[in-house]
Amino acid sequence: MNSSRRKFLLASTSLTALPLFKLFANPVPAGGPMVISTWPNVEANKAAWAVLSNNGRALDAVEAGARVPEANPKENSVGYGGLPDRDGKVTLDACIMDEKGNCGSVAFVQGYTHVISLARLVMEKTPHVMLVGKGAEMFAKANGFKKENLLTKDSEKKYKEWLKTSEYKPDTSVFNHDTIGMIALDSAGALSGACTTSGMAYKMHGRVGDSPIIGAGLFVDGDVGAATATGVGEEMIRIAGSHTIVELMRNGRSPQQACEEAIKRVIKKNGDARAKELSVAFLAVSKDGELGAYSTVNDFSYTITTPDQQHLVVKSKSFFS
Ligand code: SD4
Repeated sequence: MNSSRRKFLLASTSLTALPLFKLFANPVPAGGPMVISTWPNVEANKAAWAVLSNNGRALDAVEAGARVPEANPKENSVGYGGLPDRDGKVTLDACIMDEKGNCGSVAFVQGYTHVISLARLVMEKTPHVMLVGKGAEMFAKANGFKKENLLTKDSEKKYKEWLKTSEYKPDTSVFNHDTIGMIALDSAGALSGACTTSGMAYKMHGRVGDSPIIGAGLFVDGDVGAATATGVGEEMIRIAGSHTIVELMRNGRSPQQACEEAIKRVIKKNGDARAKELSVAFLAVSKDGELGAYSTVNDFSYTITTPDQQHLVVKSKSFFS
C-alpha cells in the first residue's frame, strides 16, 4: 500500500466505517503475521506488532498488547482505572491461550494491574488453568507483582455519581466498555489470544463475566482458529460463545459466518426486544488469517494490523443497525 493511501486510512480510524470487503478480499497469507483486537485499541496493536514484526511469538504479542490498556488509567474497563463494582472495589479478570491449547486464567483479582501476565504465569508455572480471588492475589505476590490501588480519582468520581441512583444496567453504550480481546497469528503460523477486563461497571461484588472463561471470552485451537468476545459477559457464557465459533469454523463455516451464527444464538435466547439493549460482539480469525467480526448492536469496532494495514480501526457489521 502506498504511504498516502495508508495515511488516509489511518486518518479515518475513529468509528468511521471502512468497507469490510477490503479485509476479506485480502486475507492475510497463511503464516501471518497479523493481530486483531476489540475496540479502537491502536496502542495495544502497536505493542503486539512490535513483537510480531520481529518474528516473535503470537503468545508474547498478545500479552504485550493486553498490558497496554491494563496500564492506561483512561481505559475504564481494563486494569488500572477500571470502574469498580457496586461496593467500590476494582476486580479484574483475564485469560490467555496458545495454539496448543495451553491456557491460564485469573478472576476476581484485586490490587494487581497486569492480570494478563498473571494468567500467563498460571498457565506456565502451575498445574492449574484458573486461580481466583485471594489465591490468585497470593500467587501474584509470590511472583513479585506490585500491589497497587487501582481505583483512580476519575473512576472514584464516576462511582460516586453512580451511587446516587445505584442502578445496575448492563449498558450498551460504547463509553461503558472497552475490554480488550486480542488474537495474533505469528510468522510461524501459530495463533494465540488474550482477554483482560475489569468487567461490567458496578457489578455485584464477586461477579465474574466471560473474559477469564476459556471458551466464553476466548478460545484458540491451532488447527482451526480463534475467537474472542466483548460485551455483556453473561450472554457469551450462556452460549459458550468463543468455543462455539471455533467449532463452527471447524465444521466449515468462515470466521464471519461463525460470528454471525453465535450472535444469532444470543439474540434468539433473549428475544429481539431485549437483545437490542445488549451489546455483545465477537471477533474470529482462522488459522490462515481470515477474519470475522459481528455484533448485536451497532456500537462495535475493532483494530487490525497486518503488514499492509497498520492499526486500522474498522466498524463491525451488526445484527441490529
Ligand atoms: C464482562 N465481557 O465482564 C466483559 C465486559 C466487557 O468491555 O466486555 N466490557 O462481561
